[in-house]
Amino acid sequence: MRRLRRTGALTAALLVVSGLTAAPASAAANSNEAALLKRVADQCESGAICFWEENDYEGSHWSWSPTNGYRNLPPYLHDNVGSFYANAAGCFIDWGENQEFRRVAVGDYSKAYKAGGKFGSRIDAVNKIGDCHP
Ligand SMILES: [Ca+2]
Repeated sequence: MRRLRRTGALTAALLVVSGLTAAPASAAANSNEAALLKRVADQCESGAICFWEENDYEGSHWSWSPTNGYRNLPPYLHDNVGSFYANAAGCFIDWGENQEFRRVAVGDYSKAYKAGGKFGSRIDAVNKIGDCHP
């Protein structure tokens, strides 16, 4: 009888878990990242979550704040958020086949939120964090 051999596939799959960007490894990268995040945090309105179509917070952004309540993302951002920065807590929603709700905290961000099938490639709407459920 042959035994199946485990491969690294499961391990690799487990490494691709979070839609949020982890801090880069090198000090130089950390410094660049910090400068970028400072610019973005300043650019994004206080008390809002900001969404960009492109990676790296490029171009103009669309913003949402909790007082807006439930909002569908504008068509150009539907399943198409390249980057975001959260100056407010909120709930990201995908109304796809497997409805998915993701809680976002103040200070959460991603500079490449579509990459590798992350949630930016599925997000449809945003809502208050207290309503983060079906
Ligand atoms: Ca979707």
